[in-house]
Amino acid sequence: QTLSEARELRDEFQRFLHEYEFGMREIETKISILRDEFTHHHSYNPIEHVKSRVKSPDSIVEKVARRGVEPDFASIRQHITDIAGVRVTCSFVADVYRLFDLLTAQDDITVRIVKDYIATPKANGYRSLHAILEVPVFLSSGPIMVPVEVQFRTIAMDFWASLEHKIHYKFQGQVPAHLVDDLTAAADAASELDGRMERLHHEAHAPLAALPTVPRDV
Ligand code: 0O2
Repeated sequence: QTLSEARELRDEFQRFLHEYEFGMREIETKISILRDEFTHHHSYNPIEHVKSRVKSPDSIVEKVARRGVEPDFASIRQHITDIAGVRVTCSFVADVYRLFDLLTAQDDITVRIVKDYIATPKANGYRSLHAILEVPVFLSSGPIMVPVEVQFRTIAMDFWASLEHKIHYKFQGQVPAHLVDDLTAAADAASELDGRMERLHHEAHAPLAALPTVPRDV
């Protein structure tokens, strides 16, 4: 490979990553508008915090290899859908679904995949609502649709997932059985806490049930 070919590839990879960053920013803006509208006009903020990231080149390469995806831009675009990621941490489970409904009801958003790990938690107890959303990004060359993985979860789910992630990393995936059991029990306790906090919140703020929602199909 010549130096100029290597430079061309580097530039193409940078353009590729920029598309995901732009898509991520579009989603971040939509969420921050919803948050501000709720705060100013409904005196209620359903969002605790929002974190975003574009996957690092190393983890893209690792996932491409692990999934056996052809290492060209078109295949990666098609098969790796979590290059742009936004994590929305909400106060309560009802807010998770409210935010999901309000975001996915927007006309320019296409819902590609939804994985509801709250309704059906993973075996280890992991809970969150995942959605691959496509959002248009308007480049100088025209519009493109960019997939963004949005994870919606409560503070309790986030607390659990971040500890589980650290433990998983520390043991390089080979977590001792007693810790796995403890983590699963902790996930159930976190879910129970979510239920209790939501009931308390409802009792204290009954009128908030009337906050905007989108009619659900299911
Ligand atoms: P990061 O750094 O958060 O991006 P895969 O991505 O191949 O593992 P899939 O089916 O594409 O699997 O995605 P899935 O199951 O919808 O979830 C992937 C992401 O959800 C993970 O991203 C985590 O962020 C989160 N997640 C899923 N399961 C767990 C879990 O058991 N524990 C924790 N802590 N997080 C989980 P990445 O790529 O692993 O990491």
